[in-house]
Parts: sequence; structure tokens; C-alpha cells
Amino acid sequence: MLRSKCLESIYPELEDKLVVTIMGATAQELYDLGHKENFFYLQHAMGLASSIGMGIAMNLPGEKVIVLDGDGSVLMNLGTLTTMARYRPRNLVHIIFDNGSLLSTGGFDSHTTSGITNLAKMAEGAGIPNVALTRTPLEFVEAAADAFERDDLTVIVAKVEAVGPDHFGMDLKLPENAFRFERFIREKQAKKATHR
Ligand SMILES: Cc1ncc(C[n+]2csc(CCOP(=O)(O)OP(=O)(O)O)c2C)c(N)n1
Repeated sequence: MLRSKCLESIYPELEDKLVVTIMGATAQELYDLGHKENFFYLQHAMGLASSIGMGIAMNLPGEKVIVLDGDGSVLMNLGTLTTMARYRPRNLVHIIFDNGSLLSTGGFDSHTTSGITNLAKMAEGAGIPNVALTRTPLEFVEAAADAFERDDLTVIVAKVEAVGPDHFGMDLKLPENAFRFERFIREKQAKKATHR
């Protein structure tokens, strides 16, 4: 299963949600599908996309927040699973693309490569109420649809090939993306408030 294809399959569903990605390949693949103002690519801060996503989800319970993460990044911030489980933001979906690799920095094996470390079981053990392990595009798209519909915290582990984009580069630097993302959220909240 290819992460780029998984992203393509959920891309239309991301329109009305707030999306936070990790740096590198995942960010590039989403950006290449077409940037939207509701996308925030957390460059550099490896491991923290889920923490940022959780903060947004807890502060904006009326928004659905999707985090697009990597196995290496999650392994760098494992406490995130326990924190998410404890506070259980019901509007948060955490998708972990497990390619068994630190692909964006040259493709070094991560701890999941050997098959010894199982992130889905770790998420379950942390107390995440809904966990799906997906290995095929159909399983992935079904798990994502269920998670987007469900009014509860969900972690999806998608086993994908260690393949990334053939180029890197965005015409959108981190500060500009951050300012615009924050403005997008503020304006969306203001619109919602006037329609109440
Ligand atoms: C604290 C920290 N250490 C190392 C890096 C360098 N780095 C950037 S992306 C990356 C690999 C990320 O791996 P993963 O989350 O599995 O995503 P993938 O690149 O495989 O898509 C590394 C090591 C970083 N940005 N921050």
C-alpha cells in the first residue's frame, strides 16, 4: 500500500476538517495533491504533530482534526498515545503511516521494520478507544470513513511501503503556513459564531 494513494483516497474528505501533518514525505505528498488553507505541515518538530493536533482538537471541539503522522515520529513521542487516551478528544483522528522507515532523512529502518514493535497494539495498550490496523487500500479507506464519521478518538495505523515523493519543496514556508492556518481557523470560528 502506498501512502500517496491513501492520501489521495481521503483527500476529498479533508475539505471540512483541520489537518496537521508531520514534516517531510507525508507533508510533501499532501501538498502535491493541492494545498488547502486548512492544512498545517508541522516542519522540523518530529513527533509533535499529534500533540499539536490534540491541542487544537481539545480547544475546538466543534472541529474534526486529522493528524497525519509517521512511525518514526510517533516512536519519538510515545507519550502522545497515553495523553490522547487520557484526555480523549472525541474529534481527533490520528493516522499513522507506518512505513518502517525514517524515510524523509534517507530511509533508515525504524523500530517497526522488524515486526517486533506493533504500533496498533501500543495504541490499544495506551487506552485509545478505537484502533484500526490497515494493510490494504480498501481497509484504509473504510477505517478512515468510519473514523471521520465516529464521534470518538481514533488511531489508524496504515502499513505502507517505504516510498516517498521524488522531489521535495513547497512554495509555503512554515511561518507563513502557520499564520495562514491560524487565520483560517479564526475566520471559520467567527463565521460559525455569526450563524449561530
Ligand atoms: C528531533 C528531530 N530529530 C530528527 C529529525 C530529522 N528527521 C526529519 S524527518 C525524519 C524521519 C521521520 O520519520 P517518520 O515519522 O517515520 O516519517 P517518514 O519520513 O518515514 O515519512 C527525521 C529523522 C527532526 N526533524 N527532528
